[in-house]
Amino acid sequence: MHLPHRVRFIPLTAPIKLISKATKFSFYLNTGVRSSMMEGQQTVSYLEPNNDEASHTNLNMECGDKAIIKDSIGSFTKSVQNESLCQCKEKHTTESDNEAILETLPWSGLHSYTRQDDSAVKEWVLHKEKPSEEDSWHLLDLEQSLPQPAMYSEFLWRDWENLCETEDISDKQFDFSVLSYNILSQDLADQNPELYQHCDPSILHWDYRWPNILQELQHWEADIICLQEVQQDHYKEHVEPSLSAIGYSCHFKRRTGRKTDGCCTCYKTQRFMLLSESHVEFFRPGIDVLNRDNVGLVLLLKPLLPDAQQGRHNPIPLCVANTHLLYNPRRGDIKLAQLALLLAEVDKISLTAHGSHYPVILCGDLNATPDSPLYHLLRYGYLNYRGMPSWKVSGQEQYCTLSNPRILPPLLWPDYLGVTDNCQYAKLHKPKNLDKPIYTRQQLLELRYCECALQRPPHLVFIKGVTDNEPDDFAKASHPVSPTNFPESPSTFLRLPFTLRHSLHLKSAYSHFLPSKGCAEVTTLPMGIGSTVDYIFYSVESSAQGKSRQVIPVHRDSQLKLLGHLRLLCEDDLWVAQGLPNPFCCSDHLCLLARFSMDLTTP
Ligand code: KL2
Repeated sequence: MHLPHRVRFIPLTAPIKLISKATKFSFYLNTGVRSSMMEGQQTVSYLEPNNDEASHTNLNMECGDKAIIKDSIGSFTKSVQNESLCQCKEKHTTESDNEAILETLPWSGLHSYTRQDDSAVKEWVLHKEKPSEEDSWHLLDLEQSLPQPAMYSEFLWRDWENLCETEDISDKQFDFSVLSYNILSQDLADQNPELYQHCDPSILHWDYRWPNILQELQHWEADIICLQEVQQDHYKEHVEPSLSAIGYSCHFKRRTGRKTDGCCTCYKTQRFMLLSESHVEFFRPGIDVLNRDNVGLVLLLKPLLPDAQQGRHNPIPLCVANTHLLYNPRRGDIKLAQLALLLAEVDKISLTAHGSHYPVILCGDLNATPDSPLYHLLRYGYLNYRGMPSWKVSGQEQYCTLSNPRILPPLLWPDYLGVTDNCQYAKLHKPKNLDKPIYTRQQLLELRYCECALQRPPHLVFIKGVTDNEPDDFAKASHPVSPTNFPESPSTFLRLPFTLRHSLHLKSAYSHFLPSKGCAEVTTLPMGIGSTVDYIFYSVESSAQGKSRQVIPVHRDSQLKLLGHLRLLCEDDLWVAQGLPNPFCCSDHLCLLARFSMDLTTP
């Protein structure tokens, strides 16, 4: 299955709701196309009657009245020149005072807004019947008078990028796609209205956003969908019913406390079977650094092979983790502790009987940028945070007011949490013979005669009778033991201060840079500042390379090969669209989508 190369999203032709007593209403200049191919183009405009008389629910505008027609590029005044606009009122006013439904299918409006060189649109235009004379009430003759604004939806087009030369999937591969998407919980949007002042309220409604988000999910047909900020009631009423109807099994973990949203992971039941499901609550009573309500959800999925492959391969399970880490840019200490807990769970779930790991996908909204120490820990498996202020951890310092910065303590959480500095459960990785002494008495005695013990330190002050001793004959005669003969010290639950590590070898499916545009990728645009905080990480093979001290970990695709991803956008693209959400992208984040193949020959 191949994804189309060029894709764009358009909102559904949804009925428009009047927000209040008609101070404002919205209508769509659109093609009305709602095909699964999503061809065609549409523009959303806002139309505001600018005189009081005109401002009532039934849009009772008179000929000659002026209306301000706003679109995302700017606003311009348009006289209502004919009855067509007014006629909408009769046909489409509902009983309810504050809700009028208006559906327009402006043939001529389409012309003025579509790109004539777009083949998909041309085709649609050619095949679409012109509305009949009787239907002329829904013709808005805007063609002549409107300027021709650039279609910002074009800037939102997202290309599919192949990242692997060999296109054909051999029968030794199992290929699958993963989508990660923070869909903006309605409660959070309502609680932080200042973040969405740039949006027309009508596009912020869940009723508007969900059909579009669902359309997007349906379009991409990802085998695994990881959603964040899924509101529990919306999960029950919309997300789970809609996605299970199209072949997904859905799993939800709500944030703790009073938070109404959580993470939701769905997989296609035709492609995977659930082996285990773990809910990770980052809230741990009594531990200050774990006093927030964020959660993670970790599934272990068994790939289901098509008939042709069955019997020949026994695929290994895939571990899929989904999370939404704390937002607070000042509390990097909390973010690191939350991540460590998630990594410990992933380590546990993906651990094989031989002590290695099954392939891992870790995705979600980490509320940390690619140049942040938190990202460094995930990507390179190591972080030294000595002297680091807490606000620095997530790379979001532009949102911090920095008074009295908190410096990260040597150990972020207490030992009794049972998580090591290697982000693993101590219990799972406990040395088997912890109760036994590590070295025998004989081995310790022999240390007296090891080579370094017999050497006089060069700067040792010579004091007669005190430091003038020579090794005695017995020592000289014995065979000095080399320290390498000692059994390796098994790891104990000793934590190195200021240090975090993990052994999952993760790499991001995105490079966080768009070479074609020469700018950074962004996944969200809070307060107008573009940044990447959403990720799809996947496990890679690690081999240390380098001379003696300077060991540089080199990561290669192995069990999982990244085949491609849906290209992200840059800040400028989103600026043109007046930020996020906009009528085309119905969350304040963009979705990430990557395609992998899993090697079925790995034992
Ligand atoms: O950054 V986010 O949005 O991943 O898109 O994650 C959090 C923020 C989400 C869950 O807590 O709610 C948003 N200022 C800006 N955004 C906030 C704030 C805030 N004070 N509080 C929560 N969020």
